Amino acid sequence: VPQRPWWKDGVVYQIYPASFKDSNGDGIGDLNGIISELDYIRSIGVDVIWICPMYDSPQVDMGYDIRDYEDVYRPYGTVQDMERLIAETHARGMKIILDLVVNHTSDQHKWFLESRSSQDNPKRDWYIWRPARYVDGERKPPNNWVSNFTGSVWEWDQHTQEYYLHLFCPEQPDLNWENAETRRAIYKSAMEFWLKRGVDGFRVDTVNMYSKGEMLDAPVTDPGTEWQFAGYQYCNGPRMAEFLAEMNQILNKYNAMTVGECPNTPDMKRVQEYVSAREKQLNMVFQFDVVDVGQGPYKFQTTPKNYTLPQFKGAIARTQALIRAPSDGWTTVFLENHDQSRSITRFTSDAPQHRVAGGKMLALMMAALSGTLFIYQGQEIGMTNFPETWEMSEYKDVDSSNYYKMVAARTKHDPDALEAAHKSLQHLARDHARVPMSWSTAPYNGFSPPEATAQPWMRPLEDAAVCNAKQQQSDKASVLTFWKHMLQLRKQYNDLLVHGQYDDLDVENEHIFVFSKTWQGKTALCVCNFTDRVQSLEFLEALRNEEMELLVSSVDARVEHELAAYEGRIYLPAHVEA
Ligand code: TEU
Ligand code: CA
Repeated sequence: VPQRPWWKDGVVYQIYPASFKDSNGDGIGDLNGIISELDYIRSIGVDVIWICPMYDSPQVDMGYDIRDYEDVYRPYGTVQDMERLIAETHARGMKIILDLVVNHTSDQHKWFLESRSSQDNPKRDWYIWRPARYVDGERKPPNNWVSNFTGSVWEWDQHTQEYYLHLFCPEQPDLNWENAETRRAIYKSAMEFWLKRGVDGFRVDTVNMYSKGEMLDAPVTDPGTEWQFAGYQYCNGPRMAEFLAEMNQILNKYNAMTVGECPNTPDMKRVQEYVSAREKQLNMVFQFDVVDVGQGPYKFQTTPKNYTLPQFKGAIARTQALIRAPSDGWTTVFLENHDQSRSITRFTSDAPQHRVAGGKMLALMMAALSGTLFIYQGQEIGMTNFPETWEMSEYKDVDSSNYYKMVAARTKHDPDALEAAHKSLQHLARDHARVPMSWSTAPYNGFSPPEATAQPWMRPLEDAAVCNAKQQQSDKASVLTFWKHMLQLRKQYNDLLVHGQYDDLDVENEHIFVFSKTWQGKTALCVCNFTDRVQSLEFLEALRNEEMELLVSSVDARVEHELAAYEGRIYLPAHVEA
């Protein structure tokens, strides 16, 4: 049997530097803070850490607007601190991957400053510049595309009298991947600089947006505005395979892995190509099927829990199908990241009597799904969304504030509309993942030292007394202890749980998720109760063959023929070899 690559069996822990741990009391997380908690991370059973952008940046979009790929945002630390973090991670037997953000830079990057300085600057073509079109004498952008953060994707540049493209904020101009010289500069500065320093791979931001194809007007899907959703046009353009092949020449020199972020890609055939081993485009991708369940293109206009369990299961089935024979591809398992609200709140219940059960059941479910497993900081202790009572001023994300401003402008500050906007942010805003990590019941929840000189940059949660890492480490009944147990089981039954074939055994069931995992003729069963009520397990008798034995339940006081509210279980065939 050929040896499996490390990134298939590894469990990845995602770190958001601003909110993980503040070592020097300025209210902002930092690299020394991360280094100080590497033993904690290792103790969870994690094999790989992923660091969200720690590069020099004006922080318009929390570091996804990079000013200098070869430097570190000073409040986080220095390049030397990064070298130490890489060494300390490796010394503990873990790998480290970074965020590669090269669809766009900051508007303060020296490349863009040159590009915008004149129409004949040698770097003019490094970004995407277009002349205006004039409609009845009125200046209009080249097309009607809406940016991911509301408004047009085109920004008028007064000085050089052209528009430039930005799929995200105006402060995040898109690089022109059509230009070979630009691509070479990207590889050298953003990739090789860090590969030479020993990083093991990249989470590749918005990777499917490099090739934009023809930039024609998008169809009108939102009559309330001039600017229209164009995600299916600017994602997965005609030159993607070529660009990725070129990138892989660099990555191969360092044996580096990739996990590419793939928004707006419902076409599973295309996803299959990205992750196919033969195609060598990306090792794996993050699809949005599961985390976007129930959402249209305008996520905040969705009401909470606007999906059925069969829809949720369907999304999981699509991602699991990526490894179904005869596929030579690979897949990922995740419910959270820095762009999502908390999974307990979204997919189970954050009511006090249910949150622990919900967190454990999701841990069990995730640990039983095939593919590389990603955990986001705080998920391992069951952190939830912040409360509805928090005012709009606590939301710091540009995505949230732009949405709220858009609603205000469109409805002329209609109080009901604004209340609805606040409510949808309470459910879905990216801010919920970005509050300081709850380490303990010390001041600032242990995120900053007690002698801190500034408040944490985002308000710490008020529930640290019932949810913090320190207490959970010594509590046998905690979400954290359960995650550790599940990750051990996942390693022990690696073939079945990480590589097995997934089958949903009761697609239409609105309350219970029951799926099997099969590897070389052996089949495990996973059952999860997604309701807050007891459910009979009788239906299982028909599915479960006599030889099955309970491997694990997510509740302590288990009842034989009943599933408790938010209980999950895994059954194994008797005599299975670990
Ligand atoms: O996100 C890209 C993306 O398409 C979405 O997840 C985006 O966050 C969403 O449309 C907003 O509602 C990546 C990063 O993960 C995100 O943090 C950055 O803001 C974005 O790229 C720009 O770099
Ligand atoms: Ca700090």
